[in-house]
Amino acid sequence: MSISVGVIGTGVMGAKHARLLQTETRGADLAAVCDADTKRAAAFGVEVFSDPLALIRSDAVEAVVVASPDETHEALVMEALSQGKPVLCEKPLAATTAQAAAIIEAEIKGGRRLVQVGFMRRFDPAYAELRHASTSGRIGQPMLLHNVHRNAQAPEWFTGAMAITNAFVHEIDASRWLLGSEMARAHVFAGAGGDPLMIQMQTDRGEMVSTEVFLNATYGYHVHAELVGRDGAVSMATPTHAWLDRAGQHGHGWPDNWLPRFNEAYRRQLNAWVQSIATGIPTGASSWDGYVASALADQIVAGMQSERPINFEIGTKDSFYEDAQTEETP
Ligand code: ISE
Repeated sequence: MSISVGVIGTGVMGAKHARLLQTETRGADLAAVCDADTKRAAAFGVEVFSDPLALIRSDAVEAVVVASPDETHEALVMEALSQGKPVLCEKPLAATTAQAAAIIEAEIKGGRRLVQVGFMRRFDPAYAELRHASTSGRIGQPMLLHNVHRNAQAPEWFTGAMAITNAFVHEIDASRWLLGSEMARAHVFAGAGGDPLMIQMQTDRGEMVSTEVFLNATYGYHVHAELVGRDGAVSMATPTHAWLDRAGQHGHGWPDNWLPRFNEAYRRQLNAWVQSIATGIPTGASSWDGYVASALADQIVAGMQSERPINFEIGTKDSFYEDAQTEETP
């Protein structure tokens, strides 16, 4: 039985999800898309909605992918919850902490885990290797995590503090997932104009996490992580399948954006999401994970101008979100 999925937003991310649903996702098919640009939406050859709420309410749609601008996420996720439909919401879960908290309240009230947040790095083979090295004990007790998050250039739709609320939220979630810890405090150093950023965090178990966020690195899209334990370290290999030798040079290219680097992660995430709908067993990042990422991002934005460390407050996780910590399997 194939699950009919509607995708809201056919920009960079929505188009990626729509294409993956049409070509590389088992147990689901693309039933409808929604975008204000109906011409762009029509390219997928499925029913086109101009109203996202109508898509969510449609009997032709059994599950929803939200890939529209950040500020629209809360209302659309809330509508999916009210319709009792599973929803994969691109990160961030919501534009503010309060909106993310409202989603948690509504999901718990509905009594069903229907929301998965698109922190796809949990499904990336390289991140999975780092986490396995930690959970298997091969590097001993983790002590340090070093993250690098470079864009060739900031997305043209980036405004204000999106380096934190839209980009760095990936490292907040990936660091929590890799270490199985909560972030306790942060200190932020900013370059001229706020780019690059160096964000130092420490977890509730004393692990230290450093993250460079550089949105205008020019040479290409480059995400890297190294996890250091008492008995060893594990770091990502060069993201390439081949080395090029020409004109006295040896090396590989860097992509312009994140799609080539995380194509496999998006594919695995969608397949895992569809499987979780079929089995009723949640996978990936929950609404709680989405809330934590937005809460820490908002607290960093509020405190990053001060010289004092930012002490995080996230409240208590409801038992509704207690899952067995599972490895995200391919
Ligand atoms: C973008 O929205 C993403 O989610 C990418 O994965 C991230 O690397 C980029 O910085 C964000 O702007």
